[in-house]
Amino acid sequence: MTHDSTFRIRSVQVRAVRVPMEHPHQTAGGTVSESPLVLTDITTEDGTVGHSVVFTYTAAALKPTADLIRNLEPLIKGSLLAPAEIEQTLSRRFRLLGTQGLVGIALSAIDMALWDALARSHGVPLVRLLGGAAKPIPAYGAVGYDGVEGSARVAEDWVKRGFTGIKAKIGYATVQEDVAVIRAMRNAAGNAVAIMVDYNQCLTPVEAVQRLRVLDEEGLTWVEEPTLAHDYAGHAHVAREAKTPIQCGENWWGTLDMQHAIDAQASDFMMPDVMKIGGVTGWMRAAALAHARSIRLSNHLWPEISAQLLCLTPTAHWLEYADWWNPIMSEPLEITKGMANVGGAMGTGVAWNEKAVERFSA
Ligand code: SMN
Ligand code: MG
Repeated sequence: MTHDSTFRIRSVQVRAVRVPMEHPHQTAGGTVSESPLVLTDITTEDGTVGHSVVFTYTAAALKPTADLIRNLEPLIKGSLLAPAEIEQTLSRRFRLLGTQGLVGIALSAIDMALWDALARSHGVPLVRLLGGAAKPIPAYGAVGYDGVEGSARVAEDWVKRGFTGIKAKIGYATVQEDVAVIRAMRNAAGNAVAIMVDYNQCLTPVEAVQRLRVLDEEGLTWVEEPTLAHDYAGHAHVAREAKTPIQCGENWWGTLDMQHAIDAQASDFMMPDVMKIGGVTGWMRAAALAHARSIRLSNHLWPEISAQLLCLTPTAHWLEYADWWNPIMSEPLEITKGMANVGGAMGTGVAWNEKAVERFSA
């Protein structure tokens, strides 16, 4: 039996879960109080199963996203397990509708599950399948829009866990309140820890320039999404005026959005979201764009698969770590002394804790 005949897609199974969060994660752009997730399992003729998870942000999008992924099964059933080829086929298929929004999420769910299946079928981690080597990636912990005491407490917790970076959501009523949170975190974490802040798109470019004039004295590693994610000119204006590096990218749909941001010089650093950028295939293209322009690249959520992709990224910067989805993961990403280690992972490192999936089934 030839390799190709066994490595054909037999089925796509899709499940929706709602994973509760111990502490709602507030941002200036809204609060995440649970994780509505769609889990995709793609099985090949030889029985290999590839997994992926996508995050719909709101339960309102959960069933539509799950249904959309299910509707893709007839388009790929019987195809060769060839994620890069399938991505081109499906992108063409959805050219008229567009591959942003829920369509983009569904296509990435398929892409990530296919790459997981391909790596698992070869008995290797994704990073090895793509010719890379597992290496430690520095990780930062996420701090919510928790005010001075709350942010300092969470920052201290991350440092006690060995993290060397922390990122706080800010965008309080005044820049003075932003600074108070930053200084409370600095006092809690010490001077050796990198501090990033995230405005979650809540400022106008003019407001952002004004606030950056104050924040520029705080020694921040980056200021993230100060204005609307797709306002490339607005971000470029802020980046020109600020001394602190500007970070952006989690909301860009596909590498064309990223190219537009590069053309506009919208930010100093970039952080694609593996779901919105187009899965593994999209990430590899984004990593090539960043390499060509020497732009430091970080991830957004999805720690397991992102840690492997950052090992393959020439300009890799920081890994954003959030443990929100750990309850449904059978082998959540391990962080040791503040470093993400993918050694020993199989495929993308995504596999289910089936009891938890059952428990949180939507
Ligand atoms: C963020 C995005 C989505 C949900 C919560 C928090 C934030 C980040 O922008 O960078 O993690
Ligand atoms: Mg962000």
